[in-house]
Amino acid sequence: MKSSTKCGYVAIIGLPNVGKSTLLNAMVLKKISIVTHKVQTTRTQIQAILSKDCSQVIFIDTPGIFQPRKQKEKALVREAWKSLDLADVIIFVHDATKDMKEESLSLLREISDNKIELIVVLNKIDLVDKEKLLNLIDVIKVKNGASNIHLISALKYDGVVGLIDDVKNKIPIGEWIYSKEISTNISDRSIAEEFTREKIYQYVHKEIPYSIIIETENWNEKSKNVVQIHQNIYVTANNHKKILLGKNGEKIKKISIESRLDIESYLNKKVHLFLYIKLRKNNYISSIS
Ligand SMILES: Nc1nc2c(ncn2[C@@H]2O[C@H](COP(=O)(O)OP(=O)(O)OP(=O)(O)O)[C@@H](O)[C@H]2O)c(=O)[nH]1
Ligand SMILES: [Mg+2]
Repeated sequence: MKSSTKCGYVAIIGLPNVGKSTLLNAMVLKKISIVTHKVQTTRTQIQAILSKDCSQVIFIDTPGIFQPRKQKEKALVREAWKSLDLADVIIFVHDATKDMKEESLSLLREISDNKIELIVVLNKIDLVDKEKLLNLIDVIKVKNGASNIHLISALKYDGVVGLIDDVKNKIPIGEWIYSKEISTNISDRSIAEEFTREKIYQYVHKEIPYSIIIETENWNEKSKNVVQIHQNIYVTANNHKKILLGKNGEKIKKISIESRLDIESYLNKKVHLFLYIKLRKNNYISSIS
């Protein structure tokens, strides 16, 4: 092949809440995938594209893999595994504050069986002492044989540059798939909906956020630098409406302000965001695109 460019898909896989989306955003230096303290934040595959020098790396963020019970959970886990169909490289992320238990080891084993280039990331090292890290590395080497292990703090951007270099070395030679200025395969509308969902996860507790769906009712480009966005937030029960509103509407106000700020910084435009809470008993999760 004559091409001097490189291009490859890199799937980021791991248990829920290990920091996959934080890592994806750190690698492309842009908030594309939402991050919360709750499990099962990411619901679908999200691509973030890093095009630099002669390499194009297409990172795929995925839902966390766990033992699913409900139908909805099965769909999440299936979505994560599907990313391996495309992947040239897999980044397996483990939360270094946690021991390497059977759940992680069997997932790592299953991933290793795919014969795709594998990089193991121990994330959240800002919270862990050296001795624990050395123990984890030992367990991974002895029980799995994986030797390419990176120590990372995605939150503090520690070790991320070295990880990107390693990934660039491992992707194949080939033409770029996306043009240079494209940073994701997800539409602006969906990203804006996701930012609102992130704030709801932060401010509303227990199971309620998981049943909420956000849809854009209207997206009106008022001028080159100003956009007006109307989003519907569908809840499945009347009392969820009240919880989301909060006392004197304070909660939804906070959600709206914080989501708007994120959307503004993503679009690099002034945003007028209007949120409407609506009841829809049979909510379904539509895929984002
Ligand atoms: N201290 C610390 N916290 C981190 C780091 N990376 C992620 N986190 C936190 O871990 C939590 C989960 O992060 P996410 O990026 O949403 O994790 P995820 O693996 O994408 O989670 P799911 O999408 O639910 O599977 C958030 O509260 C992050 O702020 C890190 O390097 N250090
Ligand atoms: Mg995630």
